[in-house]
Amino acid sequence: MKENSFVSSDEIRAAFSAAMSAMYRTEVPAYGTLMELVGQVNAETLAADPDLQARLEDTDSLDRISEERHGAIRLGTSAELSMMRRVFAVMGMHPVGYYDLSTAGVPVHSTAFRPVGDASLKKNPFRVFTSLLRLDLIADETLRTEAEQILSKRQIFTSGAVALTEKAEREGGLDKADAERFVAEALETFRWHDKANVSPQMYQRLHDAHRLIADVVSFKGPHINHLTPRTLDIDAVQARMPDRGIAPKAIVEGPPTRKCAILLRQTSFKALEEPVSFQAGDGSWHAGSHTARFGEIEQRGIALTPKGRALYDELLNASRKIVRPAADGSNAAEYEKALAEAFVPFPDTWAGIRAEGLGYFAYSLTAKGRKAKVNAEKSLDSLIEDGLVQFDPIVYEDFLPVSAAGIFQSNLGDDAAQEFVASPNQQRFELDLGAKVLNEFDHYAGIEQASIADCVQMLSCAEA
Ligand code: OOG
Ligand code: NI
Repeated sequence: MKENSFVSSDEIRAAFSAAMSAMYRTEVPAYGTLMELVGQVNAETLAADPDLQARLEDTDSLDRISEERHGAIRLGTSAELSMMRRVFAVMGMHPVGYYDLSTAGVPVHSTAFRPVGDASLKKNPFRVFTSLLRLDLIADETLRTEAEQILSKRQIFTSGAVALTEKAEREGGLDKADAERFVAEALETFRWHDKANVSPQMYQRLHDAHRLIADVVSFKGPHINHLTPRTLDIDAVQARMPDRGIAPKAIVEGPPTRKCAILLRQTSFKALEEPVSFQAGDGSWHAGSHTARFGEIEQRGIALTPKGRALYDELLNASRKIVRPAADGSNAAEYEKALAEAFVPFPDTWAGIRAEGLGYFAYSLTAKGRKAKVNAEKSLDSLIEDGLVQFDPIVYEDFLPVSAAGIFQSNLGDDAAQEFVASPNQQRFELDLGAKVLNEFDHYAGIEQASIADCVQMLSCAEA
């Protein structure tokens, strides 16, 4: 039967992620250096902490611990966004969350294409933070129209990628040979082009309007602008980047260092200036440069409930009122101190986080629970008290708009800060995408609820 010969979307994603990693390491050698450092720090962290090693052996694949978790691209048109959604769907990556970055001075809004189920995330967690340029936020109408015209002429997908995406949609999957071709064709969209699409003058005008606009409009395609492996000790990698000759951004974004990790901490090395040539109206080529590509690292903690997230936002804002991190790193130590102090009210035990309803947990039966006979009326709290049910944090698999803005800013150059009127427009984004994005809170709540239902069902079966 035909279906039996289909390669799973998880396998296609894993192959794509590996191909992307290999391509980016060749394109951006400093990224390879970062990967080596991450591998070394992860190995040292595991060697120093046998408990962590044992826990990760149970839940993760240790041999793949230092592989990429995410990357990012910036698209120019709604047609590009909706086709991107279809390409990613072939790899089992679906749009989760809506991020408005206009408030932070970046004229884009975004989603993350990612695997959604636990099994898919375990097979390969690779996701792509995908932004759509918002020309509607650009004041200069002439420039806006010109940018639209330039974008309307480019085709960022190969005809092979489009044909194979259509085939996968029509037939419900791809066989091995098609899947291999699909990965190679899809990869082309993310490749760097050192020959720009625009003249030196146009590049300058786009750049003056906003560096991000120049990055999106001036090129043939949405080059992958960073990849991000997972680190087990983000503070150590941040501290050791300079030893390897790479310049870290000023501060680690997100929550402070804690015993019980929450949400997402991330940092990057600053984007490199790369040679690019621009073609003038008379056909002659002119040497120039462009700054866009970098490397990032991430460390994830528990997914927070809306209540937990509100507390996180409040404490982060409070700390930034005391010290606003400067792009040059001159007040990084003061910022770290203010951040740690601001977060004291956030409980730092799993039981404390659970008791206050701040985080999402997966519940399961203990060894004692698996043998118990239990009255179905018992509350979850008393089942936990009786040692029948245990709880583990659910890992946050999404992104944070303030952190994302910090990553954007540090890599667009320190003079890039600009003010826009806050104008989230999820409806417009979903119209352009051609689909609704999954609400991350509903998703985590669903995982938690399902784990509770499983416990209840197993406890009541034990009675029969
Ligand atoms: C995306 C920045 C956001 C993250 O990890 O928060 C991001 C970009 O620079 O295009 O990747
Ligand atoms: Ni990132």
